[in-house]
Amino acid sequence: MSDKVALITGATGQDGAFLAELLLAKGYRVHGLKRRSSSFNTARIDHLYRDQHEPDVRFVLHHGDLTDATNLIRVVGEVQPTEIYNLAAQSHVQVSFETPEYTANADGIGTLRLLEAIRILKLSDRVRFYQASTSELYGKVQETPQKETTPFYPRSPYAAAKLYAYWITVNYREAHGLHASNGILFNHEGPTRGETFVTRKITRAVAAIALDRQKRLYLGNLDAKRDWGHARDFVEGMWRILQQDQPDDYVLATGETHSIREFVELAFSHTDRKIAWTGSGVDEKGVDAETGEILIEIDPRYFRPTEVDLLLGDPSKAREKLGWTHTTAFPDLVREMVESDLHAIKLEAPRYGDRG
Ligand code: NDP
Ligand code: GDR
Repeated sequence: MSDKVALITGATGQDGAFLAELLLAKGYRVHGLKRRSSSFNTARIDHLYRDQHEPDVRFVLHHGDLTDATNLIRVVGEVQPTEIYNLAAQSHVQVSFETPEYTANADGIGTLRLLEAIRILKLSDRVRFYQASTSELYGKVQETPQKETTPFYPRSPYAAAKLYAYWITVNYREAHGLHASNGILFNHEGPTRGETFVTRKITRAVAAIALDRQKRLYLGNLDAKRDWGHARDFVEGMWRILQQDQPDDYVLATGETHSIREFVELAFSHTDRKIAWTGSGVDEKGVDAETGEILIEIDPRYFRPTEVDLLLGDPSKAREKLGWTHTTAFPDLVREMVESDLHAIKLEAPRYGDRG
């Protein structure tokens, strides 16, 4: 068994769950930070959980929060990790416009708190640190495709908080010699993606519409373009970043971009309904190509005060230095998500919202 010990903040999130699975398969002991919540928030990692009374339990959860410095110091001190993956964040861009201070606290200062915990505990020589940086840093795009040297221009409180986290990670590397790296990850999705991110919102609704559980889906900007990959591929890239002798910053992306509209069309193509578009601007509608029934409408509530129009990453550095490349093609990602939601919704009792 490996003597590597990982601490994952955000272990209950989409990426945290995929990463915990990967590291356990590699023989790591894995510790996850989990927030206290009034309802269960461990659905994505329940399959990894073992009764803590069994011998040789290798997956342990600790209550904690990135806004609580003393808690972070205690947990890092107890766990004595060899690798820390800082994935915890208020990760929703639109929500960050409504909760900018909290987002800055958790995503920006939270990263500083964790780095300080390492320094205070004098673990800088033992631990390697991964920061979950994001393509949202590119925001108002200065260059396409975006690579490690492309200037940043954040367009949301989320991106501004992540900008601080990016640079404080670089600073702890340069000032304190910490093995600290940023993964600048473009959008990555999968069947366990949070239900309010646009891909999962679409695949859940498309599945529900196909099964006659929902009439209509309301979306915001259909023209935005994203470089979407599969989260399973991207956590492999995170791990590879920390296995390098030298810490560094890497873009992980697929090198392909698609609009929200294309995502919707492809998602419907995995059901027996086909979508056609009519109208333009806020009056644009997605209709059933055979019956003309309206299936998609625009709700300006989902427009962002400042939008990120186009993201397209250049993953050449990761390919050359890490030997990393994505393995799931865009159409396969969409198909996996729709099929998973069709399966899940068939098993679900109708929800109140499904009637409207
Ligand atoms: P999720 O939103 O699925 O997961 C976020 C995790 O952070 C959850 O475990 C959440 O807990 C936890 N969390 C939120 N706030 C706090 C806090 N204050 N203290 C402790 N934990 C907290 O995000 P993803 O898994 O998709 O993303 C992982 C990381 O990567 C995030 O930092 C995100 O910003 C970044 N990122 C994601 C990309 C993507 O496309 N998925 C692309 C680039 C970067 P709970 O489950 O209780 O809500
Ligand atoms: P993003 O993901 O902002 O790229 O951040 P999201 O899926 O929320 O939005 C992508 C694009 O879709 C447009 N859009 C909508 N978005 C949502 N959520 N809901 C809608 O109804 C809708 N209609 C259109 C948005 O305007 C946007 O252009 C994700 C998060 O995982 C971040 O944490 C991460 O850093 C980045 O990806 C890379």
